[in-house]
Amino acid sequence: MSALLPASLRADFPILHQDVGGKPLVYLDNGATSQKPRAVIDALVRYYERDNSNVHRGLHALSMRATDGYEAARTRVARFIHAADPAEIIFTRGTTEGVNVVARSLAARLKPGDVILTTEIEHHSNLVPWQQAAKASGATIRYVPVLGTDAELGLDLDALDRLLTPQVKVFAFTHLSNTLGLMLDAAALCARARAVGAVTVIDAAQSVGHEPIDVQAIGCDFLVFSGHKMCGPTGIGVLYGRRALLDTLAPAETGGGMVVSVTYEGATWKPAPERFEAGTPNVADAIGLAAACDYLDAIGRPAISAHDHALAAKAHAALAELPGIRIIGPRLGQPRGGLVSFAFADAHAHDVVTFADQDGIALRGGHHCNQPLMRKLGITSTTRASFYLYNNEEEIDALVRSMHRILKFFAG
Ligand code: C6P
Repeated sequence: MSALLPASLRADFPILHQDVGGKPLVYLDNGATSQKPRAVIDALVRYYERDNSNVHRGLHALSMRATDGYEAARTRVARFIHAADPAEIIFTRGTTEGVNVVARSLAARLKPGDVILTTEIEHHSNLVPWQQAAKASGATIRYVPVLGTDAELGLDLDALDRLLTPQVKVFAFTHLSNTLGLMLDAAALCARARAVGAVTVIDAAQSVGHEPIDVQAIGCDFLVFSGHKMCGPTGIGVLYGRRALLDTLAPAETGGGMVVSVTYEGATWKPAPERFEAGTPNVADAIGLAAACDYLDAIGRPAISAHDHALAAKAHAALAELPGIRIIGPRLGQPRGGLVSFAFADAHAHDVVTFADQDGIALRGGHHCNQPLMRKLGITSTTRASFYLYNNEEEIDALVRSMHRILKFFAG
């Protein structure tokens, strides 16, 4: 498999070198969170040991160093997604907070008759905040339907044409489905939305650490992601927003750090990014996230994507041979990410994950925060194996052996 990355990368991840229940850890739950390389862990330790201080407030050496580190992280993240200006990078706690910030801010501009368009494959984090925005503003929420079954699943792009009317003010969609592995053509969708004047919001939680992302080439207005799924720390994420739009939005939260002037009667807001970062920010984890950007860019996301896809292809082909299995998500060769989601006729996903755990294998089983999609597909759950740059072919073999063992058990 020539597309695979060098096995030596695995040495960068201290957590992977351990046994679980007497078996070597096989970590295939990267869609939930990724592991962290030594470079990111060291960046966090270095910050806390040398530079820790509050930012933007103090005039002493540590505060200036912390501020410089925090703002350098913003510039680094801008480069990671090719944003035109570091001021377009707002640090959040993660994807969920990013969607909430933009949904609450946009809701203030929506009115009855307006439409928020999203899709039937969204994670709850890119669905519930839009339902709330619709409730708060009187706007209507509509969904681009998912079409087909199992390997033929896709978005109904003809329906999208009918749904994308001038009443659509926001079109929010996932770049890469965490349950199906289905990858959407973000640039094409943004172009269609732009033609009716809709603001576009992309949930890049599953894609940004795995695929090259260029927000200017995609042409989106907003894009959100989490640090922890791309080798960065938990508790830090990014809301990218086009500068011209950001400065017209009301802040979702108010308080210290985001104001120009405050009187007993009211306050005025700073421009972005400070306008959207009330209170003391997560300085250490922003610096950790910048270290993750360095780490991933040194390998290169095209190479990471090729590696993920090679492993997913091997897993997909081997799992498809098992009796009574349904692989839920696009066929190989279709636009897809490096994960495989599947369901057994005779075993619940929670049992599958529990069995796999006995073999040292970390999988995810459940509805993956996609309850409406599961209902639509007529299933309650899937088992998901999701791959990243440190996984290898032996781990796919271990996964397939474990699934054989489970099938034997449930066959009685
Ligand atoms: N998915 C999984 O699939 P947070 O929790 O804010 O970092 O990310 C939320 C989120 C939003 N969108 C997509 C497409 C996602 O996959 C996720 C997180 C995880 O295992 C946890 S449900």
